[in-house]
Amino acid sequence: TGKPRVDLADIEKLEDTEITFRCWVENARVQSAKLAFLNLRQGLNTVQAVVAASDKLSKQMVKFCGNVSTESTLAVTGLVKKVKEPIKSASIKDFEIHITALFIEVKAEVPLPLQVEDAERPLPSEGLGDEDEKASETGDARPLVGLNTRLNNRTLDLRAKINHAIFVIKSGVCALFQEFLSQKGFILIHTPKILGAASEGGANVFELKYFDRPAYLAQSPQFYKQMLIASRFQKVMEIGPVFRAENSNTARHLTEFTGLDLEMEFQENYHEVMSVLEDLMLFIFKELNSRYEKETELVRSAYHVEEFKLPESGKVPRIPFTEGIQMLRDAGEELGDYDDLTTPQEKHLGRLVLEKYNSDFYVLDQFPLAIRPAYTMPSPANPLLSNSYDMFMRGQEILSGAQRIHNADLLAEMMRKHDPPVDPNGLGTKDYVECFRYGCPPHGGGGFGLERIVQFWLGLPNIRMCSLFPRDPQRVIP
Ligand code: ATP
Ligand code: AMO
Repeated sequence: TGKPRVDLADIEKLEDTEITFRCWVENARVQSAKLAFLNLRQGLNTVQAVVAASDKLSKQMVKFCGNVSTESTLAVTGLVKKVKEPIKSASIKDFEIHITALFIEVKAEVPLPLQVEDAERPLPSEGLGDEDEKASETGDARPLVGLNTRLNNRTLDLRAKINHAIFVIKSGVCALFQEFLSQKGFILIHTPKILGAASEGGANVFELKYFDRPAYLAQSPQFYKQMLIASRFQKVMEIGPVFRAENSNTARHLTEFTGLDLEMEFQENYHEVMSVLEDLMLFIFKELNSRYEKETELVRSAYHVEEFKLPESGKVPRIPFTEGIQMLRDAGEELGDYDDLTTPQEKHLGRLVLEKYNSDFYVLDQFPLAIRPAYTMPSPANPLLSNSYDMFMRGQEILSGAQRIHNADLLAEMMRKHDPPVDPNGLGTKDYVECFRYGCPPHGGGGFGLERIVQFWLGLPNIRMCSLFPRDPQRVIP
C-alpha cells in the first residue's frame, strides 16, 4: 500500500485512523457469509480484526480473509476502533481493527507440523523421552504435545509467547551480569574454544580433527581465565559456549551450554569473591523482578510456579558444607562427612534451607577437597576441606567456584595426586601450571550455567526449554 507500517504497541494513539501493519495470523474464522474474525499477532501483542461485507468490501473478500492459513505473514490495512466490551482473546483488549485491505506476504502451509497454540501450553512433564501426545491431566480434551515434537519443530515452537518470554529473560540475565560486573571493573574476555588439550584436564571433552592433529572443544574457560589473572588482568568475566561430552540425559544437563564465568584477584580472603558473586546474583534477581516482571509472570503462571524467595535481610545464606550435611542427617539422610551430595539430596537440602532461611538462593561453602577439581585451594584449617563453594537456586546447582592454587609447585603436586590424575607437564596444562612461576596474586572465581539460572528462576521442568536449539546426547538438530 506504500503506507508507513505501524507498531501495534502505539494503538492507543491511533483510534479512528486507518493504519497498515505487518502481522502473523494466530487464527482466522468465517462467522457468516458477511463476517469473519482474525486474531493477529505482532511481537508480543495480539489484536482482533474484523472483516464485514459492505458496499466497499465484497463477500469474496470476507471469505478470503476468514480462510487465511494460521501462521501466514500479512500486511493488513484497517481502521482502529474502540470496542465496548474488552476482548478476552487478545492482549490488546480495548481496540480492534476493521480490515479494509489484506495482503498475504507469505502463506503458511497446511497442516502445520506443530500448532503454536500447543506450544503455548505447558509441557506434560519434564518432557524427557517420548511423551508426545500424552493426554493432559488437567481434563483438557486436547492432548499436550511433548518436548521432542516441540524441539523437532523449534522455529514454530519458538513463536509461542511463553518461549519469547524465556529468551527475553535469558538475554536479560546476560546483560545484567555484564552491567553489574563492568561497574565493578571487570573486563569482558574471549578465550579460545578450540584447545590443544582438555581444559580442566578432565575426560568429558569432545575431540575434533584440527588439520592433521586432534584438538578439543573447551569444557570451561578455567585455565585461560586464571592465566589472565597471572597476566595482571585483575578482574575478568566471560560469557561463552561450554562443551561437555557427558552422556547425561537429565532435565538439567546439556552438551553445549552458556557459561557465565568470572575470575578475580582478592586481597585477604576468598570470601571477597563469594561476596561479589552473591551481590551479583542479588542484583540480577532484583532487576529481573523489576525489568522483566511481565515475562517472568507469563512463564511462571503457565507452570504454576511460586515466586522466587529471597531473604528479607538481604543476606544470602552462606552455609558450611559440613552444616549442610548435618541438616540432611537430622532430616534422616544417611551420609558421611566428606560425601558428595546426590541430586535428590541437593534438592532435599534446598527444601530444608527454604524452611530455615526462607530463601530459594543459597551458597554452600568449604566443600570436601576430594570431590573438587585439582586446581582448588585446600582449606588451611582442614586439609580434607577446600576453599570452594557452589551456589543453588531452588535446590539445584547453578555455580561452582573456588579459590585457586596460585603456587606452581603445589598445583603440579595436587594435579598428580588428583583422582583421576592430571599431568602438569601435558600439552595445554604445562603453560597453565608454569604461568604461576612468574608471580600471581591470590585469586578465585566461579562459573554459572546460564540456562540453569533461567530454568530455576522460572521454575521450568527442563533445561532444553532455555536453549534456543538445545544439544544433548540424543540431539544435534535442528
Ligand atoms: P558439576 O559438573 O559442577 O558437578 P552438575 O550439576 O552438572 O555440576 P554432575 O556432577 O554432572 O553435576 O552431576 C550431578 C548429579 O547429577 C549427579 O550426582 C547425578 O545424581 C546427576 N546426574 C548426572 N548425570 C546423570 C545421568 N545421566 N542420569 C541421572 N542423573 C545424573
Ligand atoms: P562446573 O563444571 O561445575 O564448574 O560448571 C559450572 C556450572 O555450569 C553449569 N553446568 C551445566 N549446565 C548445563 N549442562 C551441563 N552439562 C552443565 N554442566 C555444568 C552448572 C555448573 O554449576 N571451571 C569450573 C567453574 C569455576 O570454578 O570457575 C566449572 O566449569 O550450573
